Amino acid sequence: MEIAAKACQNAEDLKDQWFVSHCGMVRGTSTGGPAGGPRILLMGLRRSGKSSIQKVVFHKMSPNETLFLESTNKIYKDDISNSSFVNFQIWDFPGQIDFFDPTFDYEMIFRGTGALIFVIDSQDDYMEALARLHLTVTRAYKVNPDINFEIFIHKVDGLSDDHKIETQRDIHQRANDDLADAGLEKIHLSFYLTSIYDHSIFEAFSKVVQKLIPQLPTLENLLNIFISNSGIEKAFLFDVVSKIYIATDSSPVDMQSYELCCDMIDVVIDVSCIYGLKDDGTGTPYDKESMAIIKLNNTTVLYLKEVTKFLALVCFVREESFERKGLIDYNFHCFRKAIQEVFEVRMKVVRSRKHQSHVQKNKRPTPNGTPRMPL
Ligand SMILES: Nc1nc2c(ncn2[C@@H]2O[C@H](COP(=O)(O)OP(=O)(O)OP(=O)(O)O)[C@@H](O)[C@H]2O)c(=O)[nH]1
Ligand SMILES: [Mg+2]
Repeated sequence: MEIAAKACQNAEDLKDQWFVSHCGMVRGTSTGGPAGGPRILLMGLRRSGKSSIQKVVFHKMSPNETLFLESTNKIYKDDISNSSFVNFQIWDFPGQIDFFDPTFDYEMIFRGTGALIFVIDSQDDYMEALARLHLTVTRAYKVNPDINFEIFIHKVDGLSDDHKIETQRDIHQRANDDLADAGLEKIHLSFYLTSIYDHSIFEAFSKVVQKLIPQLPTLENLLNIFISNSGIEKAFLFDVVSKIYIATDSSPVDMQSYELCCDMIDVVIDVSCIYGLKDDGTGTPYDKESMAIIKLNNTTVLYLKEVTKFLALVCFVREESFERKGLIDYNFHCFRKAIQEVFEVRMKVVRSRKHQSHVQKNKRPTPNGTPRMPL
């Protein structure tokens, strides 16, 4: 019993190490902007749940532990560079930011931003949050009209199903009315019902991140071709560490399928950590050989396969279609090759952007007018 507990503890430690080595790497130093991936801002009133969201989704904190999080008192920047596609920065803001504070350079902040997530505590009176949302969105839009505005109606675990729908309708209506009154009805707000106590926060974050992936249509197209030629019902391309799905085929997503995929990834990583590593604890729980098949009792098969170091494909297949596993595997092989090609093009673009921004930085004249580099 004790030995088993110890093995599990070791496995937990190894899993943590693996997550840490693949999760946020640079803290508080990076400047954001296009070369470091798009920037996602987490804003909202104090105690609305911003830091909890960031910790649960990207740092594997268990939801109960968030009860002990301290209030954030300065902007916390986190580089999420754990996969080729999921590559961005999250800036977690203190609750009470003051747009009139001269040291708060909001123009610079909004200029380099891809998405602004505004978190509203649905268990609290949200009138003040709506006023703050309006102020934030209008300021941000003036500086950068290309920002995606994503509104998380958060902590919905405390609401009944009817209450959830009613709250969403009310917040949606009021926020859009405020914009219309200001003559800004062209600003589009997207709404999500979220909680850190279930998968809804991962699903919402997946959708926010997907909008920032320029290759999304290509990935969706590849998934569509793959499933239609392989007799597969549904397929998700997952970032294994964060469990964000970065693309799926064009059939609708239901929450239950998404949850099953997340659970499957957990099982694969947990079992690999316990039984898949070498005796001295070296090795990685997720590699080229990683794959899993789970047969459900409703004649559906869940099939997981490694795509790249950080990505996994999880498919729902009917039992009778799974009999042609050879065909599925061959098509998967072609799919993986195509994904790798997309990835290579993306890496080239990122490298050339970095190079360009480096050259531009060095070309900038020094204060006395002398260029740093021969032009
Ligand atoms: N019930 C419930 N509680 C949540 C949820 N998310 C966060 N909380 C709780 O909300 C409280 C505040 O969370 P924080 O993440 O510190 O909030 P914050 O927005 O970062 O707060 P500031 O840093 O002060 O701006 C904590 O006690 C969390 O446990 C959720 O989805 N449901
Ligand atoms: Mg915080």
